[in-house]
Amino acid sequence: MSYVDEIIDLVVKQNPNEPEFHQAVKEVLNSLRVVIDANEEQFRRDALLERIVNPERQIKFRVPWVDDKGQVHVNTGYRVQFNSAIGPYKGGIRLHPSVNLGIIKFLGFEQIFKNSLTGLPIGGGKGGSDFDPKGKSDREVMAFCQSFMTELCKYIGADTDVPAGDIGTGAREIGYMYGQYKRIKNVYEGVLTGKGLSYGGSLARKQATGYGLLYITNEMLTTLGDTLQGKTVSVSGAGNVAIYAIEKAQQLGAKVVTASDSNGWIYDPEGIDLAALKEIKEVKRARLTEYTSYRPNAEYHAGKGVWSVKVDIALPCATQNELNLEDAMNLVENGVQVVAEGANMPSTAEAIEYLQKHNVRFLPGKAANAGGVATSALEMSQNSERLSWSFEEVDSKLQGIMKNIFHNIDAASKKYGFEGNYVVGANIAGFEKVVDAMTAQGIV
Ligand code: NDP
Ligand code: 2IT
Repeated sequence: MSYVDEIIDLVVKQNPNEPEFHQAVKEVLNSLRVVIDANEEQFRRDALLERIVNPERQIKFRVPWVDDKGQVHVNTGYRVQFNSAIGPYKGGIRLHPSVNLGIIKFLGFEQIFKNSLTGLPIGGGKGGSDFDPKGKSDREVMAFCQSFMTELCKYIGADTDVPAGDIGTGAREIGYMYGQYKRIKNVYEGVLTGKGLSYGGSLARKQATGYGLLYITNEMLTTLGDTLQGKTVSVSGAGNVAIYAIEKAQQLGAKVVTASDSNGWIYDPEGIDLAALKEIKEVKRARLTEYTSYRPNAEYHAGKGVWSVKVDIALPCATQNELNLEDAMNLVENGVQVVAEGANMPSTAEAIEYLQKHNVRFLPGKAANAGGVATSALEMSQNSERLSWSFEEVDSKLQGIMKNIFHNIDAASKKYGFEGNYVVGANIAGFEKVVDAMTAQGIV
């Protein structure tokens, strides 16, 4: 049996009931076969794959908090410190009722290779809790965040592990967590990114994931002699990534016709009204059902359906496994040319295979959504030198990083004979640097 197949079997056996983690490991290892087979003897001797699929440390803790009626609730908190070969652990905190250890491990595993692709010195980690911030008062969210950080602060630090936002964790949650960290540790340091601008946050971090998604898509299209100008685009989600993907797509001359949340989706044939969307989601924290009161010509549909719309470019920006084989078939039938992932692992393995077989240009999340964590690393740099850079400076660095990522994954796909397969390209390019650092640092 090949080394890759042995490790996949081992991961499934040792981590039962963690299907998302299995899915992420399979995608990465299957696309690394060509590199692993060529180095099999050395990698086996060093147990390289056994080490890379095992987190360096995983922390699970109780998070008790009191609601507005005096009732105590207990959630579970997680931080998976996956790999620190190339820098301090770095990755977001997800607050969503679906969170469990397997989901945090899949996200942390992906983060290792994503962070490597940015070219910046950040290792891979992820955290979260099954707490649902939706429908909670600000005080309840603060109570949760303070309790969560009271335990998490024992394990993180500006040079150890630097969490950030993800689903359900935005500027409000980061602020409460930062305040509690500072209070307990009595240090003012860049321990979290995505901070507010008045206390060490970076300009352009809020926009970075969505903007970066469009920068890399644009770079790919330019390289292929095409442009975003005049393209029709579907976006799923209506959160941080989706909103700023829509904003940059519009700025680059495309028309975005959809957005969604976990209850339903909107179709606006004239193009999404971004000011309305921001007001609904960022100011009111309300549901997308409200959109048609701003735009009477738009349609609201309950349930799932964004991928049934005819578009040139599809940008999944909500959550994992939201674009399945049937969705991929619909998109291809409707002539989609590009699918670029703003979310983490939004496409199932079967969907990716189908899209690639039908010559759809597919940019995987670990490359396409790396602009967020890359800008987090820029926030860390600014905190270290106790300076803040202008929006233009951060944005121009972000553009450079996304262009580099595209050319690196493109070159890796060509070097190993998989031209145009950016899944293989991204996994190989991300893996090579991590392996080099792990090998240099000995058996740790
Ligand atoms: P937000 O919480 O800001 O928004 C998430 C959006 O996705 C919401 O519209 C939400 O709808 C929808 N959504 C979440 N879970 C589900 C679900 N189970 N089914 C259907 N819809 C769902 O999160 P972000 O925009 O920050 O994150 C979106 C994706 O991007 C995630 O995969 C995240 O890991 C990834 N990502 C985020 C980065 C960042 O910098 N924030 C960086 C790189 C990747 P509702 O409000 O109804 O829950
Ligand atoms: O998935 C991701 O890359 C993020 N949620 C952002 C992580 C970060 O540290 O900015």
